[in-house]
Formats: sequence, structure tokens, C-alpha cells
Amino acid sequence: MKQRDLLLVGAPMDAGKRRQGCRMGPDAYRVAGIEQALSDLGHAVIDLGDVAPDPIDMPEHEHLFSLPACIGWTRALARAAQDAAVRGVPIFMGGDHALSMGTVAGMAAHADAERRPLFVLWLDAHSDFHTPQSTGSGNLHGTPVAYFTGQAGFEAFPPLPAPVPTDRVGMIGLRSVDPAERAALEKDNAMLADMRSIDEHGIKAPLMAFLDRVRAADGLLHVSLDVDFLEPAIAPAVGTTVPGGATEREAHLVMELLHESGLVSSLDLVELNPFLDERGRTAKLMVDLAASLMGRRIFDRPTRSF
Ligand code: 4U7
Ligand code: MN
Ligand code: MN
Ligand code: MN
Repeated sequence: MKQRDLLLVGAPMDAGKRRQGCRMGPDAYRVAGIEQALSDLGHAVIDLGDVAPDPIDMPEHEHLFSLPACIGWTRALARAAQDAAVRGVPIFMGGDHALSMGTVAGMAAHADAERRPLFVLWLDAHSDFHTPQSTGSGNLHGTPVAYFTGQAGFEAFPPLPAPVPTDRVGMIGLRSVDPAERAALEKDNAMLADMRSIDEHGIKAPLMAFLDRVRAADGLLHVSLDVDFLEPAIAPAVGTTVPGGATEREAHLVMELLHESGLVSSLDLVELNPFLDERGRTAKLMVDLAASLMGRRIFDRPTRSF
């Protein structure tokens, strides 16, 4: 990846689940020095500030948590993504993972306008493939992939200008997938790399296979990094921890390989809940991973004193 214009877009969305705190995410990344870390790599970095949700006039849903707010965020973020994508590489600082309904919808519309296919790399313990009908928790941060791949059941949400076919989605890090999601995924052809297969074969193989497909299709690549992709011991600031996550070294390797591919056109940093963090360590780790993705090299990793 050459030096590029990076657009920081704050998405202080907390509507995707009941446990609150992700709204503080964008400022935690700012305090952890994301702008400096990326500009030190030679990129021009512009912080566009925080997006606000569109006001939506509709009643609350009895099962789905904060449905009107989630719809308002999806609309506003899809617009923000399209606007930022024509200027450079947007980095969406969340905010919970429901924000990816908007960011991926917007990036897919952008890719469509460029006549290129959008691919999505989902780095997460979860598949987030519930529909509003299948979700047991009613928390919409468990549904974005089903939404942006155009599954049925999202009629209340903004229509998708360009759904991302499931065979353009790659998931790495899976270890907590609900039965309904599993049944739906089995019918589909997303590339799934669970932690078991990563333990056996390493994390590089599925990533390179996916990147080859993006390159062959001359695609754009959106990366969505959920904090719970990581081992909770190194990344405690998340409400949905699942033990047995990616190590710091696996995560950095993924980011460095993504950088070397030159394919990444947008990035979500999601699910950071600073209220649950320990002296900012998760925020700093996420900033370090973003820096690796944007070209920081191995010997340039900072010494961290807490
Ligand atoms: B995240 C869950 F039941 N599947 O639907 C649900 F396990 O964005 C978790 O990946 C969803 O953090 C996790 O509530 C959503 C649960
Ligand atoms: Mn997620
Ligand atoms: Mn998750
Ligand atoms: Mn989560």
C-alpha cells in the first residue's frame, strides 16, 4: 500500500446491544493516539469527527433492542462511508458492530459505482449472521453480515443499493456461532476459518486464499475487526469475550499481510468498550493493529509502558 489519505470517521454507536460503553470508543482511539500513529507512517490523516444517527420516527420494537436508532445509524453511516471513500481510505472508529450495516452498505455502493466487487473480511469470534427473526438476544450487533449480504428479514432497514454476495465474505477467528447462524451459513458459501482450523493450519493460509480471490476479481476489500477476534486476556475491553482468540502475534501477522496485499480500501474498528478496559491497553492494541495494517513494520513497534 502506498501512502494514502486516511479518513478517521467516529461512529459512537451503542444501539446494537444492551450493554453500553462503545459510544466512548472513538474518543478512546483518539486518546490512544491513532492519528499520530498513522501519520507517522507517512499517510495524510484527516479526522472527520463523529457521525450522528439520522432521526427516525418509529416506535421501539418489542424484541429488537433500539431498532429505530440502529436504522438511523445505518442510514447516516452508509452516507458517511460513500462520502469518505471518494477521498481515501476510511477508518471507522466504533462503536458496536451494528455500525457495519452502514459502513459496508456504503462501501458496497461505492464499489458498485466504480464497477468493482466489494469483498469483506470479518475478523470476529462470531459470525454476526443472525436475522431480526433468528436473533435470540435481540441485539442487532449480531446481525450485520446477514443484512449486508441481503438475507431476508431486514425490511425495516434501508434498502441495500448493492448487497455483498456471501461468497465474497471471509470470516477468520470464529468460535461462537449460534445454531441458527450455522444453519444459514451452511447453505451459503462464505469462506469460514474457525479457531480450530487456525490452530491446525495457521492463520496465514485462509487469509492468503481469500486475498487471492480479491486480487483475481480486482475487488475492493473492507476489513471489519471486532475486538473479540482477539484473545480476551490481551483485549479485555469488550462485552462479548470468548476465550481462545487470536494472539497478538497472529493479529499483527494478519494486519501485515493485509498491508502487503495493497487491497484494503476501508476498515472498521468495532466493539471496543473503554468502560471495560484496563488502563487503555485494548485501545492501544487496536491502534497498533491499525498501524500494522497501514504499513508499520516489525522493528517500529513502540515500547509500551503502562
Ligand atoms: B458481535 C450472539 F447470542 N450471537 O446474537 C447474539 F452469542 O458483534 C452474540 O460479534 C453476538 O460482538 C455478538 O447476541 C455480536 C450471542
Ligand atoms: Mn462482531
Ligand atoms: Mn464478536
Ligand atoms: Mn461483541
